[in-house]
Amino acid sequence: MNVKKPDTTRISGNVDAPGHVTGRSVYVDDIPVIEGMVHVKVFDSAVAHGKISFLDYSAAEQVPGIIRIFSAKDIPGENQIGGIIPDEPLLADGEVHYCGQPVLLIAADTADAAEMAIRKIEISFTPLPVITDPREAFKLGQLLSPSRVFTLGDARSNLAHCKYVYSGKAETGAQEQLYLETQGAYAYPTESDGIKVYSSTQGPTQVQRTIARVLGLGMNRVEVDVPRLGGGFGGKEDQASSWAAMAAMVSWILKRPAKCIPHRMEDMRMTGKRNPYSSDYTIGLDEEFRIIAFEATFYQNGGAAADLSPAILERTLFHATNSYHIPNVKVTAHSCKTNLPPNTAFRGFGGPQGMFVIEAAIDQAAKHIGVDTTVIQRKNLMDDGTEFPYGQIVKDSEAINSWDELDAHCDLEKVRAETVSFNAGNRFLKKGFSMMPVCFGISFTNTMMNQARALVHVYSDGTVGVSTGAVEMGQGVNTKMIQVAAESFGIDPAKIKLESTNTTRVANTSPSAASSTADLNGKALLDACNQILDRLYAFVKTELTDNEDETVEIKNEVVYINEEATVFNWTNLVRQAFLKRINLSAKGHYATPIIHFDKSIEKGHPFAYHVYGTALTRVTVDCLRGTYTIDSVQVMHDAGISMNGPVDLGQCEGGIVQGIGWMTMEEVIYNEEGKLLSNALSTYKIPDIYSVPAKIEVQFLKNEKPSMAILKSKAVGEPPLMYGIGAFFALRNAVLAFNENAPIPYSAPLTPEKVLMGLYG
Ligand code: LUZ
Ligand code: MOS
Repeated sequence: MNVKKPDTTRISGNVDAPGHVTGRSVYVDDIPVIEGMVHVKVFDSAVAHGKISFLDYSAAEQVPGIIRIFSAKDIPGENQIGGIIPDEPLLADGEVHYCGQPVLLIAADTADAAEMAIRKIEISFTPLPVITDPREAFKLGQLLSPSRVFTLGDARSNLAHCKYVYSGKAETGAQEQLYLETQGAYAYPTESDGIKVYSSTQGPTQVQRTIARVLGLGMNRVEVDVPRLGGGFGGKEDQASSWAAMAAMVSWILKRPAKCIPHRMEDMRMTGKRNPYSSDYTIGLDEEFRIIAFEATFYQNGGAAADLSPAILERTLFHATNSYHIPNVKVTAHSCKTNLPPNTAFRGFGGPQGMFVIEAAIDQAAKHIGVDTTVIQRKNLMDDGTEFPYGQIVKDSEAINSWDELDAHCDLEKVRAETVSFNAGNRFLKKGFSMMPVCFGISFTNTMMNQARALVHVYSDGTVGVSTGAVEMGQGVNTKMIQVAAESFGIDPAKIKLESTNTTRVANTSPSAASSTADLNGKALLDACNQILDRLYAFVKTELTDNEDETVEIKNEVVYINEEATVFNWTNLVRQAFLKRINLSAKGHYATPIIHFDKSIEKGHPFAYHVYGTALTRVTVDCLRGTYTIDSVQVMHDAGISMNGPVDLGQCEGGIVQGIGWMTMEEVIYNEEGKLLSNALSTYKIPDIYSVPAKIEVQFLKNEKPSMAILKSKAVGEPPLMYGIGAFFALRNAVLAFNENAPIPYSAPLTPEKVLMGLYG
């Protein structure tokens, strides 16, 4: 029989690519709308902190095309959208806490009419003090959540005995998620007091829960459907909920379909970004450059409401020692409340902010001692059996391996020599390089969230429909889910359709986040497939053999007993089983085993496993202009056994470039009044094709160790972003080669302006 060989390598690349390049992929604004749809626009606060002393929208209501204007008083349920902590209203009620905070909803026949009406709204405020700096907020006692401290050993007393002790300050800026598809949702009322909502969200259940709360409904009345996202990057983990709730509220009250999609500048102005951090550190080393002790205090700029900041804060502490083994650690983190839009998840989720600080501390120590930073880094990479500050024991560490493999491939000594000789021979061009190791924990730090479900239907013609809680946002999770089902059933991936993510098919989902989506949903999917296979195998046995012990298997769509082909192929097996009334559907479930964490002592085993890797970044600075190029980023990355090389490579390349953008050019600027100045693509610059590294070379480590990853293919979403941190240190080194006293604080982003000031400072 001539059957195509189904094997996971048969899908190489992303099954969604043809849809993307032909424009057939469906985003929220592509969904066919129902007659009578209402456009919803948001009237947001122009001041960062104040009491609303006057508000009159009667003139706005007279604008032709305006259907109705809604305020906090019109909310049928609770005016509350806070996810972790209930501290955030959907619409401002009497007070505003940041520029861009939604105050009113304008429902209109057209978006143009709504925008016209917005100009006629009269509002004034009694101003209140505006705080944008986290340290200032901390001094005033403005915290969003309780502060956290992780300790291992005794940092304080060991610092006293260290040969080398250095203290300093490190800062990282915000970062705009800048998903290609802005936030947005489309909602319409359904019968039985229900509402259906299409949302561009990473967290369909979070959207469902928020809408239920705002409308005063049971979650069972709210159906959230997510076909796909044009990017999320964390920005739609929690902050998709408000847009969906606004569309849903208008739709619910007017009993009409309603769509709420901000344009780019509204999205940039009203949504939160990566949390900026300002941190203090002290590092102590012995005479052999072993890091004996590390202390740090992180001041997180949380913005005006908690959003995900408490969880982000926690991940900062989990990654405060990056890939290093440090026996004495005390790290403290404060989530500070400021008058900025509530900051939120962004790829890495506080991890990058933590890692930057330890890298700065090591770099400072090296520069003062007079050794190469790489010497201290390499010396302190962690090995199996050592302990993370949060109690988990290091297992299957690839920290040293990835470093040494990269060194073997790139020859660090040669890179150093080339850099020195280039710099000696060039007056106005200087080169720099850096090594950046990464160790990233895989699992939601909140153990409860590490669960997933999947629903599989095998149709009577042998085709398969798969629903999971995973949201496709460009990361390729649909492709990976198809691979899992195809491999499990032993059938052609073309027989499998991945359905939209829908809360009525798969309930109580965790957001697609924490790099864990493919692992959690893939394992739930495996469970569902296995249940169906068990039934099919039992059926094959009753039909073809009397021997219970024989093994049934499906390979390449052929059914085997004890490795001998039978009369059944997949399609006729399914048909026969259906005729015999065998259940061809299953619901799978997965909850990550082993993991746990006890917040009362800040110890446990929170991560299923860690992803490791090391990056070498080389740059050239033009010392007349302050401009620079990233010449190359070479990475040795631990993907386990990648189940889809091109998809994982794409995640690595995208993450590296996004990380470099954060470190070098993306500058989110608010003025003292808390108004966003970098509020459009003309003033906020992300890497483009001209500014990406001339060369990106990602190699996957050979790592076939068993792991808790799906099909041993380790999580890849967030870890590569942190390779980009290397660009900061490489650039800094190049500037120091021009001016060894260059005043370049450990403050990212290191923009061309800052480089220029450093060169001649
Ligand atoms: N979201 C979350 C995340 O709720 N918990 C996490 O630990 C996490 N980590 C990374 C990205 N998103
Ligand atoms: Mo994320 S920062 O995994 O949504």
